[in-house]
Amino acid sequence: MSQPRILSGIQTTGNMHLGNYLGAIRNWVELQSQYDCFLFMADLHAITVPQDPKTLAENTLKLAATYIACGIDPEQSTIFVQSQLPEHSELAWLFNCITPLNWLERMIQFKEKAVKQGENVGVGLLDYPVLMAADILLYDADKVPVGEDQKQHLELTRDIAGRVNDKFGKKKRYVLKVPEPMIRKEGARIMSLTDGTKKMSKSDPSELSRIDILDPPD
Ligand code: ATP
Ligand code: LTN
Repeated sequence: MSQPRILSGIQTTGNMHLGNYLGAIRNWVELQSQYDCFLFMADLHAITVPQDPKTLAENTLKLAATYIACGIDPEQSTIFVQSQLPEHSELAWLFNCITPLNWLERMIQFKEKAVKQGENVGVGLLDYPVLMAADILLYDADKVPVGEDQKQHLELTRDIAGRVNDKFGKKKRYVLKVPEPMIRKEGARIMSLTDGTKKMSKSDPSELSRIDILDPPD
């Protein structure tokens, strides 16, 4: 019998921290034997904020190595780089054409990250959740294990799937599988060490705000 499917990813925006481990990877490792897992390096999401190309390529490889070091077994799970599969961007475009703009303008992460970019905020930052919906719906994922900060994006993914099914599905024959979020209570939101009101984040300019999992023991 085939196993239910899980899909998840981490952006290649820097070194993995304790929040990424407790909110995401630790759960993937546990779920690996019960699910058909598709786990990827989200490099197209990383470029929604400015990136140096050389560092981005290094971060992508480093993140893949970190997945494996944390216990993701490439024999058991499928690990891949998002940008190597053009279907992610292609499906995102189709979804762009049916997603109301005001669904995206409501996204908390967009509002927070847009403030940091000032005048230079790119369209990609607004469109980020549509690409995420394409990542998930392309694989017919049953469940998506993520941290608390991604809950709103997963609700949007479900709304996009529902809209496609209403518009293009036939009675009782859906086009897209509507996925369930999988957010553990413990470790779903690890806070920054320098500002207890914000979550720990790879792209926080202060290294003191986080514990990277590649930090030496001292
Ligand atoms: P960036 O700072 O570049 O936005 P990030 O550190 O927020 O990156 P993501 O790549 O956006 O990390 O997230 C990867 C996974 O880790 C997601 O499942 C996300 O929900 C989870 N995650 C991120 N930060 C935390 C946190 N502080 N606590 C728990 N889970 C987290
Ligand atoms: N936006 C996610 C990374 C990500 C993702 C996905 C997670 C991109 N596509 C699909 C789960 C499923 C984040 O964690 N910031």
